[in-house]
Amino acid sequence: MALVIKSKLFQEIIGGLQANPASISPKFFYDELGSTLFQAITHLEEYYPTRVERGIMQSNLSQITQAIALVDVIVELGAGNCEKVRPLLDTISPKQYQALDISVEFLESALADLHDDYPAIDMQAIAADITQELSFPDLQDQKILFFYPGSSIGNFTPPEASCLFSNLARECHGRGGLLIGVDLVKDIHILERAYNDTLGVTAAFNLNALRHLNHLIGSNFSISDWEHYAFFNQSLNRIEMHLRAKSDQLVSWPGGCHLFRAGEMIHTENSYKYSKATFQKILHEAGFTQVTAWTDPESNFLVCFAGFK
Ligand code: AVI
Repeated sequence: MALVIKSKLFQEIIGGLQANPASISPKFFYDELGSTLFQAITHLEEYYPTRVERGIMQSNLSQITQAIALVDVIVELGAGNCEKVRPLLDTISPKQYQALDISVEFLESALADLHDDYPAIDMQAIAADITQELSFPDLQDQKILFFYPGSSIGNFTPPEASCLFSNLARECHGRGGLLIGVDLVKDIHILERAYNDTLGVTAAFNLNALRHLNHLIGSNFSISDWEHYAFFNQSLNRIEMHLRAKSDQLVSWPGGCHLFRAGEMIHTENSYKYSKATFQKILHEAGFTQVTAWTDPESNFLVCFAGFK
């Protein structure tokens, strides 16, 4: 099973490992353990985004649901544990909820729990890589609310984010819209603390990508010989996460190998932070004609509804 992997994915992984600088797409964080570690991150005191977004949703729920109005289907992108959608299911009561995530085993068990609490709503767990073009032909006649919480949009580059928004705006066919959460630029210490927690959960989350790759491509990364490194790149407004080799590492996989020198890094994630104005502009440029935004008192995080006039 370990080596049964579509060759396109295999090539993508090997291509990243052999590139200069080397990289691993953040989508490879999310096997079952990775998804669980990410859930643990969201409980950390240092990792404010989940908590602050929840607060914004709670404090502004009636205005948010008023802006969304009635929709037939909620499609959540990167649904994870399916917990964030609950307030929307309570207030909007859609006929259908589609949860998309790359880690489908984790998703299926989360969705089963959710369905127990909302038996009247038709629910589907869909394995999807949202870095690829999305298409919803079955929902063409439905009014869709795309829900993309958690600032996962920060893991796309700004041009990729624009591309995803244009894709979603097209799939809306002039109705419904997108409810999205995004992390805002702020004091560098707050940002760097959020990605360097004292318990080392983020480090484990980052290192788990190597464990996942060993499983996917049959590589032999020795996890204890790598370390977590995260910092805020101020010129690009992004947290960067890397894995740094503690000593020379010859890593092999069926059909190839690569020597990583001591100190060499594999870039695993970017987490872009936006200003309110820039983010709203990107949504407008993607084809949404009406954007409403809510933030917390410290302006740490932004929730936007992008719809149509
Ligand atoms: C999923 N995503 C929004 C998280 C982030 O903050 O970029 C992933 C993460 N990486 C480290 N901590 C959390």
